[in-house]
Amino acid sequence: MYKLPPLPFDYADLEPYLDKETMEVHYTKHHQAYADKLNAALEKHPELWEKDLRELIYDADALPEDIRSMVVNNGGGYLNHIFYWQILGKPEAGKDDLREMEVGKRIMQSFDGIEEFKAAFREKAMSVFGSGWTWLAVQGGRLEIINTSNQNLLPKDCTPILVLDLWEHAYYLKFQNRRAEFIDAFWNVVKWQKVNDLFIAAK
Ligand code: MN3
Repeated sequence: MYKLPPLPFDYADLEPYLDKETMEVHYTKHHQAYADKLNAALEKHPELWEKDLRELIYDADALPEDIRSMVVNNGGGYLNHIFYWQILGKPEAGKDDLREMEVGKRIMQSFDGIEEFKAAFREKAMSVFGSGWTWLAVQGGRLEIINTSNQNLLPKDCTPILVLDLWEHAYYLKFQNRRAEFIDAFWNVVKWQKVNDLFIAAK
């Protein structure tokens, strides 16, 4: 059975940037629903419980056809949200000086500056059509900003270090159609220390 790991912060901790109500619904309803539907699908083929979920999704063609899309969509949603929660934290964390961190130094090299990076990330996130995610990932030793659709995982050769959920359920209660404002608010609650740890581990 796939269960949700505890959220690493309280629902209200990301206020005023990401609101309590959205966080609560996002975790207890949306994320939970991915876990529930994933479990329901795997129950039909119990031999799959012992397999690594990520590998099952990457090798989706080998999944039984009756549950293939359920496992890809809900397993992806289950994993992507677990990753997302761990890079979010109280607004104090967003104030950490990125320039002092290894990941910040690499961002400045790769994108000509922190603000230039944020602008590039914003432009990429604004270009997600429908539902999806925008990631910062290490791919072939380089930092790349990458979009994925729906609940697809990043390509296998990418190691994620940061992500933003761009499904409307992630921001609509507070921001409605104002996705750009949501993207700008996000930077205030990024736990850069965690992103830096992930970057160092990925190198
Ligand atoms: Mn979501």
